Amino acid sequence: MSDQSAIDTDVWTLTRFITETGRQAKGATGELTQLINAMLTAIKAISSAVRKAGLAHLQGIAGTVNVTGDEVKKLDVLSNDLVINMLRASYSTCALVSEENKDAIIIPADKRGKYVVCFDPLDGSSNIDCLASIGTIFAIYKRTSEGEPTEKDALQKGDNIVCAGYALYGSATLVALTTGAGVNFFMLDPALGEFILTERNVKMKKRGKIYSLNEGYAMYFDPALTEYLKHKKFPEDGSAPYGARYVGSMVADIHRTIAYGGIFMYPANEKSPKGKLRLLYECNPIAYVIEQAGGLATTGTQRILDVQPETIHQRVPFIVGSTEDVEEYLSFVKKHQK
Ligand code: AMP
Ligand code: P6P
Repeated sequence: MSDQSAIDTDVWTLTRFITETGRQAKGATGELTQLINAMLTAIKAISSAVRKAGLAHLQGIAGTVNVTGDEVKKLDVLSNDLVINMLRASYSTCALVSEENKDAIIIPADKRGKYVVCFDPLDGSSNIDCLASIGTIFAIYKRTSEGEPTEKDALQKGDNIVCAGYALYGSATLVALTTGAGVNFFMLDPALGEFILTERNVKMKKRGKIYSLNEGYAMYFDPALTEYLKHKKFPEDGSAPYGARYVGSMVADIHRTIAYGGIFMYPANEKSPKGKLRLLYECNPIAYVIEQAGGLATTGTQRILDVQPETIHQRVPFIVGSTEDVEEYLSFVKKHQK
């Protein structure tokens, strides 16, 4: 049965949306629009690769060869190459920081633009082989230095972000995007090969009913976290306990937290004193999206977007979600600081 759903002859694609917001930006040259479109091209290609990973033998170990003798690139290596190549070819970037590259990638002078991009090309890649949802995360900054770009150009507070977003490769492929005027959701229509606007100016609930963290590390949790979790499971006021959800792919856990409300936590613990998640390309972009959607993002002692980065792969404790849920957690931190 062919798809009889009506064709929207005035469809709001993501391309049209950022062209519109670019036209409204005073004095804009179009460079940021070009950059966002390049990132979207990479995301569409990653989505296509993720969807056929099993068939195209994109899972498993890099360096093997497939049935036609071509060298097989692991999905996260392929995703990283796609983002780097598309951004470099956009003539809008000068330095890139990727979860997959030890050092910053400095763009050749003849292809340079004014933006710095920090990204995790395929977050949650440990979930690829069990077909759980995975994602791409990115944050875009304007360089502030002159002359030859260096990795220092990426060491900017998250408050300096000009554009941030994530792609979720789940039951559908979704992009959440913000350029500082709220968060919009776009769904990929594979028939069109375009992202279609599905939700404008997304706002989170003030409080949810779900907490999300890896309780396998409970023996390493600090007393404040342990008491907070006990309060969520055995509320003293007779209210219903919270539900627990944890995918183990941050983009999936974050998107659910934005969509349903609640709290996501990757806190510091005895084993990982700074937590696990990276500030530049996981925590800052997600914190920026969460705040634009009306939520909070903290290390437990500091607003994420206020943290001054020192190194490009540094980790920070990460607690984000509905304002009342995050504030309630912080009240336990405060109580245990006394
Ligand atoms: P540009 O000259 O295109 O690099 O844009 C200069 C500034 O205008 C950017 O850093 C943004 O703050 C804003 N801007 C440009 N394009 C867009 C867009 N498509 N959506 C929202 N803001 C934009
Ligand atoms: P753990 C995936 O590897 C990731 O970087 C995030 O996407 C996810 O939230 C976290 O690590 C899961 O880590 O220690 O719970 O397996």
